[in-house]
This record gives sequence, C-alpha cells and structure tokens, in this order.
Amino acid sequence: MKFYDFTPAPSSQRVRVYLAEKGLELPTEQLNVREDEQFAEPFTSMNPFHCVPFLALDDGTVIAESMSVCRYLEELHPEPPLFGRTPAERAVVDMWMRRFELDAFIPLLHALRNRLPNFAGKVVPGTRTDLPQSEAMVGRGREMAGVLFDRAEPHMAKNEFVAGPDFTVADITGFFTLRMAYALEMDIGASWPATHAWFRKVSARPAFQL
Ligand SMILES: N[C@@H](CCC(=O)N[C@@H](CS)C(=O)NCC(=O)O)C(=O)O
Repeated sequence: MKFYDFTPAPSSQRVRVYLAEKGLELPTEQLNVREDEQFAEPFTSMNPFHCVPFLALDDGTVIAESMSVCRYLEELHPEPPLFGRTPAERAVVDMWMRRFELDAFIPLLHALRNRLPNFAGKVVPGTRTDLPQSEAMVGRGREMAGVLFDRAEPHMAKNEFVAGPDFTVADITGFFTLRMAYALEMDIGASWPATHAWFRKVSARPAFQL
C-alpha cells in the first residue's frame, strides 16, 4: 500500500498524527495540492475528489477521507485501540468525533476557505470554482463552532479526553478543529477554558509535533 500525503495539509496531518500515535509507518508519496498535482494523472483517476490524503492498496482499492484511512488501519492494527475497545466505547468515540467534525470542524473549514486569500477559487475542497468567497460563511462558521464548544465545555471539564478517560481519534479530530478556531481568532481560553486546557495537553503529545 502507499499513502499519498502533503506535509502541510491538515487532513493529511490528521492521518499522520494517528500513525504516530499507533507507531505505524507507511510507504508515502508527497502530492503537492498547492501546485494542483492532484488534478494530473495518475492521481486524478486514483482520487477523483482531488484531495489528499488517500491510501492506495495493492489490489487497486483507493481509500480517501482521512478518518476512513484511519479506520482501515485500525482494523489491521487494533493495538493500541484508538477507536474504542467495546461496542459502547466505539459508539461514544464515534459520537464525539462526529459532533466535533460535523458541528465545528466543517463550519470552521468553510470559514477558513472563505477567508484566506490563497483559497480564492478553491472554496470547496478539491475543486477549482468561480464560487466567490463569502464573508458571511466566516462569521457563521465561528458561530456554529461556538455552539458546539458551549455544549462540549462541561463535558471537557469532567473528562481527561474528548471521548472519556482514554486518548482516541476523537482527540485527533478535536485538535484539528480547535487549531482552526485559534487560526480564526476565536478566544478559546476566555470562553471555553476546559477545552483550551485539553488542547494544550494534547498538543504536547509527541505525535502532535507536526
Ligand atoms: N474530508 C477530507 C478532506 C480532504 C481535504 O480537504 N484535503 C485538502 C488538504 S487539507 C486537499 O487536498 N485540498 C486540495 C484542494 O482543495 O484542491 C478528508 O478528511 O480527507
């Protein structure tokens, strides 16, 4: 198998943090999505969604989507478990990961893509489009993430990690969610101190030294 990666890309970094936490190494090829290499062959046929990361298996199967890559690797390498051990743990990890991803990560991703000049013409990942950047998406992204952070804060105050006592993939998704929130100048420390403290703790783990 081969992992198609771009070192600065946050979605690739999500997988690389997972690999580091698991102690796994994969044959890796860099694909410079800033230079549009994902639109050239053979990559455009391998992943017609034109994004990194993706994992190409020896039988030709291509797994894109960062967390789908991690789920596949977890099946091959169950220890240490990062998706939970029991059916209930796995469901709780999935619940918190989906909450962070759907309610904050995605709105913040769109906020950043609609704000930063280098994403002009690229507001939808993996496309080149004439859709204009929208300032309204920036404000709404922050507001939506704020709703999730309000809801999560009491839970974060009572738990060591996002899904409970153990570090899981929900922390990886949470970390990249919060990193975008800081980049968008959300005052996490003032408004959500337990979430801020958790972020600092997770950031200190060796796997997160990106
Ligand atoms: N949901 C996808 C998102 C992948 C994604 O957005 N990748 C970005 C880099 S962080 C990319 O390759 N963008 C290329 C582009 O927008 O053309 C995942 O989690 O893997």
